[in-house]
Amino acid sequence: MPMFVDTSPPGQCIFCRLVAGEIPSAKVYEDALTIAFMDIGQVTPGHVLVATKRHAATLLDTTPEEAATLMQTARRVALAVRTAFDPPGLTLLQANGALGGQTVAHVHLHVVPRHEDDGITFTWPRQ
Ligand code: D5M
Repeated sequence: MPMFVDTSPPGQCIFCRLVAGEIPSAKVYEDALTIAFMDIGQVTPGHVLVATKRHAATLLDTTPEEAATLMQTARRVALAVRTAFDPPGLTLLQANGALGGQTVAHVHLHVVPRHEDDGITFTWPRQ
């Protein structure tokens, strides 16, 4: 079974600490409700995470305004990624709960540039 890596209380999780500037990040965008930063794992070059600033564990814990802003920010990031990396494809991924594939329990959305033969396989349904 998939395991949460970080289920710290609100304000103490990895992304809350990142939002607060307590741990370093390569931030690429922020507004009042959301923040975008480079994923530490870089599944492909240009892999960005978009997260809420407020601690919300999953999409189901967001306000409608936060949920809408997450997608608006993802679109902004995708446009910037297109300018910087010119990927022929782009995968957006958003996991909720350990069984949904989420490892950091602070809502976020992955923006992953895709290229021919990049070796990434997202299986659906889960294998
Ligand atoms: O994705 C959680 C993602 O969070 C995973 O791709 C690594 C990333 N991560 C974890 N810690 C950091 C820091 N400190 N900076 C940037 N990125 C980070 P999930 O969908 O929950 O599996």
